[in-house]
Amino acid sequence: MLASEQSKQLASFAKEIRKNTLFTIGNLGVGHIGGALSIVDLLALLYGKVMRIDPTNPVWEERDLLVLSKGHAGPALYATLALKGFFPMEELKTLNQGGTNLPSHCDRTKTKGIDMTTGSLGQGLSAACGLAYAIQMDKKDTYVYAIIGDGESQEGQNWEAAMFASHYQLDHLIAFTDYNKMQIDGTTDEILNLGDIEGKWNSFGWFTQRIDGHDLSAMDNAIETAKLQRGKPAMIILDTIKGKGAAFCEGNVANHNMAFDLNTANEAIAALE
Ligand SMILES: Cc1ncc(C[n+]2csc(CCOP(=O)(O)OP(=O)(O)O)c2C)c(N)n1
Repeated sequence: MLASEQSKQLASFAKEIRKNTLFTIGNLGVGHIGGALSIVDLLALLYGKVMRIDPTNPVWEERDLLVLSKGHAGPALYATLALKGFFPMEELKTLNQGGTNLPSHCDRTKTKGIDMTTGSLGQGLSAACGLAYAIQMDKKDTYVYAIIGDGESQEGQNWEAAMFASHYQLDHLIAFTDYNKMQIDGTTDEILNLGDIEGKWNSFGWFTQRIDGHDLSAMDNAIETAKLQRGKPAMIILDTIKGKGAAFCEGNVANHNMAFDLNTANEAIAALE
């Protein structure tokens, strides 16, 4: 349960992440704003409270790890990492430009604080399984968190990873599905219906919960509950809104990889103030 002061701090951190994500993409002029904004509240909770990290030592062996499998949402994670002090805020202006440390999709060889290279959808959960398996072998108490998209869930490799994690009882793996009900060119219902998504993860042997992905307290409780389970990986399905918090794109199926300028970004930033 989040104390009210902490809840306020995390909500304010989420607001700063949203503002800086809007700035980062608006400054470039185009990017994956919808799927970046839908995971902002989760990132605020993970980096503001849950994860054991040290921004002064991004490769600390005892840190928790995040695999942002939907790597196209990189700008939201870059805004989070910059706000935490992993690198200067100024770098956000270099998104996806020549020589940048911030490519549009996450690259662990380029960006301080990025734990896994992602962007080819469907692969991140397998990488997270490998990391969690290593943690188990080393008998460490750290956790691996993974974020996959709902459209991404249509990739078959996820289900191979699901079987692996369950078979090897990877209980230090906590994954989230960003269930914003949209993908690149339509709704998930239209493109390839996910059906009973909770039932699917349950039947693969995961401890599964489903909650509001913009409710910080609900997400915190779900993570705490997941940590109490022994011998099972955890899936937390987050009901979210693609483009959450920016009127020009919230809930708009065209917001996947959208062109918008700094004026539009600044209007949305001002509305968040
Ligand atoms: C293997 C692979 N195929 C296609 C793409 C192009 N692509 C980028 S984002 C995306 C849609 C992903 O939808 P979803 O997982 O729901 O992400 P969100 O809507 O949350 O942004 C696609 C098809 C990719 N990155 N990787």
